[in-house]
Amino acid sequence: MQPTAYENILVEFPAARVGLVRLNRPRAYNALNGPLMQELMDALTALDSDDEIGCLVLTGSDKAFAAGADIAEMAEATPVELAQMNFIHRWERLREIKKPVIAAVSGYALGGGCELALACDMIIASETAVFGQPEINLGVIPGAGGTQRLTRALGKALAMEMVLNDRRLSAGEAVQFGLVNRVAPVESYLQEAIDLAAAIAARAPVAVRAAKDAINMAFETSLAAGLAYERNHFYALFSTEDQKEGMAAFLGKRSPAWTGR
Ligand code: DAK
Repeated sequence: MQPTAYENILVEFPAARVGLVRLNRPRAYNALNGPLMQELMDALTALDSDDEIGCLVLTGSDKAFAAGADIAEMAEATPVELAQMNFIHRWERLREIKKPVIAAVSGYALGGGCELALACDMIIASETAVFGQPEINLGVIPGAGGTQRLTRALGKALAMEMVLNDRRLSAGEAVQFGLVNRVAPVESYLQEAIDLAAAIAARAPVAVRAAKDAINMAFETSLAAGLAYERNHFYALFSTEDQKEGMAAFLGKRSPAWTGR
């Protein structure tokens, strides 16, 4: 895929089959205004439909992943104006991305920034990462999944404290409570995320997408329905060339060569 010119993000290809999107509004701590969100979702969608990409990484700067939605943009908005700005639909588009998305988070991940990281599939954090939902200080509550995803990830007690009283989590707490996969020094957290993405991107692509979809279904449904969903994906994968190749390679004691078909 050719790099596209964006104003608020950067798209890079740091490893084989890995697409990296950097939020790039440094003067506003990567506050997520409408144009940035539009570009972000366009870029993620383009990478998602590119067969040469197997896994995505989303990052900000070392100082700030993102300090939330753009308060200046929202401050005077009416509910109708928020709807007209396509505000909600832009955020919903992240749920449609089928390839794994790894957030590489350093510095502030506040409000919508925290929610954006939570909406990704995995999080690699730097030692300086701070996760918080400070919307209560603005007279509102999280609106992009914070009350739901934090509660599922951390349990009710801590989610309540974070959302009702702006309790922030350090990187160490975030890994202790299972919010992030691991913590790395500022110098290497992004490379760790890229390495993880490259490892996943080298695996059987159809199975990787099916695995993401099945795990996400665990948050949407009962156990019985989720187990049935998983089983259907399992059976369906036997229609892929990669299943035949993977099992033949194992039995032939060689490495598989995935085609993504
Ligand atoms: N919006 C706009 N500008 C921001 C910003 C933000 N969220 N965060 C920082 N900035 C700007 C500051 O205004 C300042 O700009 P200048 O004055 O230099 O022009 C610049 O970034 C540097 O900020 P500070 O001077 O404040 O720097 P400090 O180091 O002192 O503090 C900080 C850094 C990140 C702790 C602080 O800036 C801060 O507390 N920022 C606000 C954090 C916050 O409250 N975030 C939550 C916002 S509400 C939804 C989708 C999303 C959302 C809701 C609904 N739907 C789909 C329905 C999300 C809502 C939110 O995120």
